[in-house]
Amino acid sequence: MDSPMTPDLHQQIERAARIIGRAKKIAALTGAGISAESGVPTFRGAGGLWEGYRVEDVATPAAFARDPALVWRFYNLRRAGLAAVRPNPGHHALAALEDRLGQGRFTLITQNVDGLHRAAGSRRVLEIHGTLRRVRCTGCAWTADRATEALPDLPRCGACHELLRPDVVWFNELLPPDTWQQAEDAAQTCDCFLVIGTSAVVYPAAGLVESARLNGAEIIEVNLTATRASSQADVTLLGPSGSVLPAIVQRL
Ligand code: BJW
Ligand code: ZN
Repeated sequence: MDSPMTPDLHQQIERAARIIGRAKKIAALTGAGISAESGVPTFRGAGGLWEGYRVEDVATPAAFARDPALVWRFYNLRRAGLAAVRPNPGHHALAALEDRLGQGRFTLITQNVDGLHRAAGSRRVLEIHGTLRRVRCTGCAWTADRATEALPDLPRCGACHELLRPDVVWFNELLPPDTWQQAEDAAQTCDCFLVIGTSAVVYPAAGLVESARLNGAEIIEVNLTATRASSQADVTLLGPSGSVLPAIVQRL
Protein backbone atom coordinates (compact mmCIF):
# COMPACT_ATOMS: atom_id res chain seq x y z
CA MET A 1 0.00 0.00 0.00
CA ASP A 2 1.40 3.41 -0.95
CA SER A 3 1.23 6.27 1.50
CA PRO A 4 3.12 9.54 1.61
CA MET A 5 6.39 9.19 3.52
CA THR A 6 8.04 12.13 5.23
CA PRO A 7 11.78 12.71 4.75
CA ASP A 8 12.21 11.74 8.40
CA LEU A 9 10.49 8.40 7.87
CA HIS A 10 12.68 7.78 4.82
CA GLN A 11 15.75 8.42 6.93
CA GLN A 12 14.55 6.05 9.64
CA ILE A 13 13.83 3.39 7.01
CA GLU A 14 17.44 3.69 5.83
CA ARG A 15 18.66 3.35 9.43
CA ALA A 16 16.47 0.32 10.01
CA ALA A 17 17.68 -1.29 6.78
CA ARG A 18 21.30 -0.80 7.88
CA ILE A 19 20.64 -2.45 11.26
CA ILE A 20 18.78 -5.35 9.65
CA GLY A 21 21.43 -5.67 6.95
CA ARG A 22 24.20 -6.29 9.48
CA ALA A 23 22.18 -8.48 11.88
CA LYS A 24 23.07 -12.15 12.11
CA LYS A 25 19.86 -13.19 13.86
CA ILE A 26 16.53 -11.38 13.79
CA ALA A 27 13.31 -11.90 15.72
CA ALA A 28 10.06 -10.03 15.12
CA LEU A 29 7.06 -9.62 17.41
CA THR A 30 3.86 -8.75 15.59
CA GLY A 31 0.45 -7.64 16.83
CA ALA A 32 -2.97 -6.81 15.45
CA GLY A 33 -1.70 -3.68 13.65
CA ILE A 34 0.10 -5.70 10.96
CA SER A 35 -3.24 -7.23 9.93
CA ALA A 36 -5.18 -3.94 10.07
CA GLU A 37 -4.45 -3.23 6.40
CA SER A 38 -5.91 -6.66 5.57
CA GLY A 39 -9.15 -5.51 7.17
CA VAL A 40 -8.80 -7.39 10.48
CA PRO A 41 -9.85 -5.07 13.32
CA THR A 42 -7.35 -4.31 16.07
CA PHE A 43 -8.24 -4.78 19.72
CA ARG A 44 -7.74 -1.39 21.26
CA GLY A 45 -8.43 2.19 20.24
CA ALA A 46 -10.99 3.64 17.85
CA GLY A 47 -12.78 0.95 15.87
CA GLY A 48 -11.12 -1.67 18.07
CA LEU A 49 -12.58 -5.12 18.13
CA TRP A 50 -13.52 -4.98 21.73
CA GLU A 51 -15.91 -2.07 21.22
CA GLY A 52 -19.34 -3.40 22.03
CA TYR A 53 -17.79 -6.36 23.82
CA ARG A 54 -16.06 -6.00 27.14
CA VAL A 55 -12.82 -8.00 27.02
CA GLU A 56 -13.64 -9.77 30.23
CA ASP A 57 -16.98 -10.87 28.75
CA VAL A 58 -15.36 -12.82 25.96
CA ALA A 59 -11.66 -13.50 26.42
CA THR A 60 -11.29 -15.15 29.81
CA PRO A 61 -11.89 -18.71 31.03
CA ALA A 62 -14.38 -17.29 33.55
CA ALA A 63 -16.40 -15.72 30.73
CA PHE A 64 -16.51 -19.01 28.86
CA ALA A 65 -17.63 -20.87 31.97
CA ARG A 66 -20.36 -18.25 32.58
CA ASP A 67 -21.69 -17.82 29.05
CA PRO A 68 -20.11 -20.10 26.41
CA ALA A 69 -22.76 -19.16 23.84
CA LEU A 70 -21.81 -15.47 24.01
CA VAL A 71 -18.13 -16.31 23.71
CA TRP A 72 -18.71 -18.64 20.74
CA ARG A 73 -20.85 -15.99 19.01
CA PHE A 74 -17.97 -13.55 19.30
CA TYR A 75 -15.39 -16.05 18.01
CA ASN A 76 -17.58 -17.46 15.25
CA LEU A 77 -18.09 -13.92 13.93
CA ARG A 78 -14.36 -13.40 13.84
CA ARG A 79 -13.73 -16.85 12.30
CA ALA A 80 -16.23 -16.08 9.55
CA GLY A 81 -14.54 -12.71 8.96
CA LEU A 82 -11.22 -14.45 8.35
CA ALA A 83 -12.53 -16.29 5.31
CA ALA A 84 -12.33 -13.10 3.24
CA VAL A 85 -9.03 -11.65 4.47
CA ARG A 86 -5.68 -11.97 2.73
CA PRO A 87 -2.12 -11.15 3.80
CA ASN A 88 -0.99 -7.61 2.96
CA PRO A 89 2.42 -6.30 1.82
CA GLY A 90 3.58 -6.12 5.48
CA HIS A 91 3.07 -9.87 5.95
CA HIS A 92 4.73 -10.55 2.59
CA ALA A 93 7.73 -8.37 3.45
CA LEU A 94 8.39 -10.43 6.61
CA ALA A 95 8.15 -13.66 4.61
CA ALA A 96 10.63 -12.20 2.11
CA LEU A 97 12.97 -11.23 4.94
CA GLU A 98 12.92 -14.79 6.26
CA ASP A 99 13.71 -16.13 2.76
CA ARG A 100 16.55 -13.68 2.41
CA LEU A 101 18.14 -14.52 5.76
CA GLY A 102 17.83 -18.28 5.40
CA GLN A 103 17.06 -20.99 7.91
CA GLY A 104 17.65 -20.41 11.61
CA ARG A 105 18.28 -16.68 11.30
CA PHE A 106 14.73 -15.36 11.49
CA THR A 107 11.93 -16.07 13.97
CA LEU A 108 8.48 -14.56 13.69
CA ILE A 109 6.69 -14.34 17.02
CA THR A 110 3.07 -13.34 16.56
CA GLN A 111 0.34 -12.48 19.01
CA ASN A 112 -2.14 -12.71 16.16
CA VAL A 113 -4.58 -15.57 15.83
CA ASP A 114 -5.53 -14.91 12.18
CA GLY A 115 -3.03 -17.19 10.41
CA LEU A 116 -2.03 -14.47 7.92
CA HIS A 117 1.74 -14.83 8.41
CA ARG A 118 1.64 -18.47 7.34
CA ALA A 119 -0.69 -17.56 4.47
CA ALA A 120 1.96 -15.06 3.33
CA GLY A 121 4.60 -17.81 3.27
CA SER A 122 6.40 -17.25 6.58
CA ARG A 123 7.68 -20.61 7.79
CA ARG A 124 9.08 -20.20 11.29
CA VAL A 125 6.02 -18.68 12.99
CA LEU A 126 5.42 -18.90 16.74
CA GLU A 127 1.73 -18.27 17.43
CA ILE A 128 2.05 -17.46 21.11
CA HIS A 129 -1.67 -16.62 21.56
CA GLY A 130 -2.84 -19.67 19.58
CA THR A 131 -4.98 -19.61 16.46
CA LEU A 132 -8.62 -19.00 15.57
CA ARG A 133 -8.32 -21.68 12.92
CA ARG A 134 -8.14 -24.53 15.46
CA VAL A 135 -10.53 -25.77 18.14
CA ARG A 136 -9.80 -27.88 21.18
CA CYS A 137 -11.86 -29.83 23.68
CA THR A 138 -12.33 -28.54 27.21
CA GLY A 139 -12.69 -32.14 28.49
CA CYS A 140 -10.00 -34.15 26.70
CA ALA A 141 -6.86 -33.57 24.63
CA TRP A 142 -8.66 -33.52 21.26
CA THR A 143 -7.81 -30.66 18.88
CA ALA A 144 -8.73 -30.09 15.24
CA ASP A 145 -8.12 -27.63 12.43
CA ARG A 146 -11.44 -26.11 11.51
CA ALA A 147 -10.10 -23.14 9.49
CA THR A 148 -13.05 -20.81 8.95
CA GLU A 149 -15.75 -23.44 8.42
CA ALA A 150 -19.08 -22.76 10.13
CA LEU A 151 -19.49 -24.41 13.54
CA PRO A 152 -22.62 -24.95 15.63
CA ASP A 153 -23.46 -22.28 18.22
CA LEU A 154 -22.09 -24.55 20.95
CA PRO A 155 -19.78 -27.07 19.28
CA ARG A 156 -19.06 -30.32 21.17
CA CYS A 157 -16.28 -32.86 21.08
CA GLY A 158 -16.93 -35.97 18.98
CA ALA A 159 -14.92 -38.07 21.45
CA CYS A 160 -16.13 -37.04 24.93
CA HIS A 161 -19.03 -34.68 24.17
CA GLU A 162 -17.66 -31.82 26.29
CA LEU A 163 -17.69 -28.29 24.87
CA LEU A 164 -15.09 -27.29 22.32
CA ARG A 165 -13.37 -23.91 22.57
CA PRO A 166 -11.24 -21.84 20.21
CA ASP A 167 -7.55 -22.77 20.56
CA VAL A 168 -6.53 -19.26 21.62
CA VAL A 169 -4.98 -17.92 24.82
CA TRP A 170 -7.36 -15.97 27.03
CA PHE A 171 -6.44 -13.59 29.85
CA ASN A 172 -5.25 -15.43 32.97
CA GLU A 173 -4.21 -18.43 30.90
CA LEU A 174 -0.69 -19.64 30.36
CA LEU A 175 0.80 -19.35 26.90
CA PRO A 176 1.62 -22.70 25.19
CA PRO A 177 4.85 -23.51 27.10
CA ASP A 178 6.88 -24.93 24.26
CA THR A 179 6.04 -22.11 21.85
CA TRP A 180 6.65 -19.50 24.54
CA GLN A 181 10.05 -21.01 25.37
CA GLN A 182 11.06 -20.77 21.73
CA ALA A 183 9.89 -17.15 21.62
CA GLU A 184 11.95 -16.27 24.69
CA ASP A 185 15.00 -18.02 23.22
CA ALA A 186 14.60 -16.13 19.94
CA ALA A 187 14.27 -12.78 21.73
CA GLN A 188 17.28 -13.45 23.92
CA THR A 189 19.61 -14.59 21.16
CA CYS A 190 18.82 -12.17 18.33
CA ASP A 191 20.84 -9.05 17.58
CA CYS A 192 17.89 -7.21 16.03
CA PHE A 193 14.31 -7.30 17.35
CA LEU A 194 11.40 -5.87 15.38
CA VAL A 195 8.22 -4.78 17.21
CA ILE A 196 5.43 -4.35 14.69
CA GLY A 197 1.82 -3.22 15.11
CA THR A 198 1.40 -3.99 18.77
CA SER A 199 0.36 -1.69 21.60
CA ALA A 200 2.75 -3.73 23.80
CA VAL A 201 0.40 -3.70 26.77
CA VAL A 202 -0.31 -7.42 27.05
CA TYR A 203 2.16 -9.57 28.98
CA PRO A 204 4.17 -11.74 28.81
CA ALA A 205 4.47 -10.92 25.07
CA ALA A 206 5.32 -7.25 25.70
CA GLY A 207 8.17 -8.34 28.01
CA LEU A 208 10.03 -9.83 25.03
CA VAL A 209 11.06 -6.34 23.93
CA GLU A 210 12.93 -5.65 27.15
CA SER A 211 14.30 -9.16 27.18
CA ALA A 212 15.79 -8.67 23.70
CA ARG A 213 17.16 -5.24 24.59
CA LEU A 214 18.79 -6.44 27.81
CA ASN A 215 20.49 -9.16 25.79
CA GLY A 216 22.00 -6.60 23.44
CA ALA A 217 19.57 -6.54 20.50
CA GLU A 218 18.85 -3.34 18.61
CA ILE A 219 15.11 -2.64 18.68
CA ILE A 220 13.18 -1.39 15.65
CA GLU A 221 9.54 -0.46 16.12
CA VAL A 222 6.95 -0.05 13.35
CA ASN A 223 3.61 1.42 14.39
CA LEU A 224 1.21 4.22 13.53
CA THR A 225 1.77 5.77 16.96
CA ALA A 226 4.21 5.64 19.86
CA THR A 227 3.55 2.77 22.27
CA ARG A 228 4.75 1.46 25.61
CA ALA A 229 7.62 -0.16 23.70
CA SER A 230 8.80 3.07 22.07
CA SER A 231 11.06 4.15 24.92
CA GLN A 232 13.06 0.95 24.38
CA ALA A 233 13.37 1.31 20.61
CA ASP A 234 16.56 2.40 18.83
CA VAL A 235 14.53 3.27 15.76
CA THR A 236 10.81 4.05 15.72
CA LEU A 237 9.14 4.10 12.33
CA LEU A 238 5.82 5.88 12.54
CA GLY A 239 3.87 4.62 9.55
CA PRO A 240 1.68 1.75 8.33
CA SER A 241 3.51 -1.57 8.37
CA GLY A 242 2.10 -2.40 4.92
CA SER A 243 4.25 0.40 3.46
CA VAL A 244 7.15 0.62 5.90
CA LEU A 245 8.15 -3.07 5.93
CA PRO A 246 8.30 -3.46 2.12
CA ALA A 247 10.31 -0.22 1.95
CA ILE A 248 12.85 -1.63 4.41
CA VAL A 249 13.14 -4.99 2.66
CA GLN A 250 13.53 -3.27 -0.71
CA ARG A 251 16.62 -1.46 0.61
CA LEU A 252 18.44 -4.57 1.85
C1 BJW B 1 -0.67 -0.33 13.23
C2 BJW B 1 -1.44 -0.28 12.09
C3 BJW B 1 -0.75 -0.32 10.89
C4 BJW B 1 -2.79 -0.18 13.74
N1 BJW B 1 0.57 -0.43 10.89
N2 BJW B 1 0.65 -0.43 13.21
C5 BJW B 1 -1.05 -6.25 35.26
C6 BJW B 1 0.21 -5.97 34.78
C7 BJW B 1 0.84 -6.84 33.90
C8 BJW B 1 0.22 -8.00 33.47
C9 BJW B 1 -1.04 -8.28 33.95
C10 BJW B 1 -1.67 -7.43 34.83
N3 BJW B 1 -2.89 -7.94 35.09
C11 BJW B 1 -3.05 -9.10 34.39
C12 BJW B 1 -1.92 -9.31 33.69
C13 BJW B 1 -1.65 -10.45 32.79
C14 BJW B 1 -2.38 -10.32 31.47
C15 BJW B 1 -2.10 -8.93 30.88
O1 BJW B 1 -1.09 -8.74 30.21
N4 BJW B 1 -2.98 -7.98 31.04
C16 BJW B 1 -2.74 -6.60 30.58
C17 BJW B 1 -3.87 -6.15 29.67
C18 BJW B 1 -2.58 -5.72 31.77
N5 BJW B 1 -1.85 -11.37 30.62
C19 BJW B 1 -2.36 -12.59 30.63
O2 BJW B 1 -3.34 -12.91 31.28
C20 BJW B 1 -1.61 -13.62 29.81
N6 BJW B 1 -1.35 -14.78 30.56
C21 BJW B 1 -0.60 -14.74 31.68
O3 BJW B 1 -0.10 -13.73 32.10
O4 BJW B 1 -0.45 -15.96 32.27
C22 BJW B 1 0.09 -16.02 33.60
C23 BJW B 1 -1.07 -16.12 34.55
C24 BJW B 1 -1.67 -17.35 34.69
C25 BJW B 1 -2.72 -17.47 35.60
C26 BJW B 1 -3.17 -16.36 36.31
C27 BJW B 1 -2.58 -15.13 36.11
C28 BJW B 1 -1.51 -15.01 35.23
C29 BJW B 1 -2.43 -14.05 28.61
C30 BJW B 1 -2.67 -12.95 27.64
C31 BJW B 1 -3.57 -13.44 26.50
C32 BJW B 1 -3.99 -12.31 25.58
N7 BJW B 1 -5.03 -12.77 24.74
C33 BJW B 1 -5.57 -11.87 23.71
C34 BJW B 1 -6.79 -12.57 23.08
C35 BJW B 1 -6.35 -13.72 22.18
C36 BJW B 1 -7.50 -14.42 21.56
C37 BJW B 1 -8.33 -13.52 20.70
O5 BJW B 1 -7.83 -12.97 19.71
O6 BJW B 1 -9.50 -13.36 21.00
O7 BJW B 1 -4.55 -11.61 22.71
S1 BJW B 1 -5.97 -10.24 24.30
C38 BJW B 1 -5.49 -9.39 22.82
O8 BJW B 1 -4.39 -8.49 23.11
C39 BJW B 1 -4.93 -10.47 21.88
C40 BJW B 1 -3.72 -9.79 21.32
O9 BJW B 1 -2.81 -10.75 20.82
C41 BJW B 1 -3.20 -9.00 22.49
C42 BJW B 1 -2.27 -7.88 22.10
O10 BJW B 1 -2.93 -6.88 21.37
P1 BJW B 1 -2.15 -6.17 20.17
O11 BJW B 1 -1.84 -7.16 19.12
O12 BJW B 1 -1.04 -5.38 20.70
O13 BJW B 1 -3.32 -5.24 19.55
P2 BJW B 1 -3.78 -3.76 19.98
O14 BJW B 1 -5.10 -3.54 19.37
O15 BJW B 1 -3.64 -3.53 21.41
O16 BJW B 1 -2.70 -2.82 19.25
C43 BJW B 1 -2.66 -2.66 17.84
C44 BJW B 1 -1.50 -1.74 17.51
O17 BJW B 1 -1.36 -1.68 16.10
C45 BJW B 1 -1.69 -0.30 18.00
O18 BJW B 1 -0.51 0.11 18.67
C46 BJW B 1 -1.88 0.50 16.71
O19 BJW B 1 -1.33 1.82 16.78
C47 BJW B 1 -1.12 -0.34 15.73
N8 BJW B 1 -1.56 -0.24 14.34
N9 BJW B 1 -2.78 -0.14 12.49
C48 BJW B 1 1.23 -0.45 12.10
N10 BJW B 1 -1.44 -0.22 9.73
ZN1 ZN C 1 -13.19 -34.22 24.24
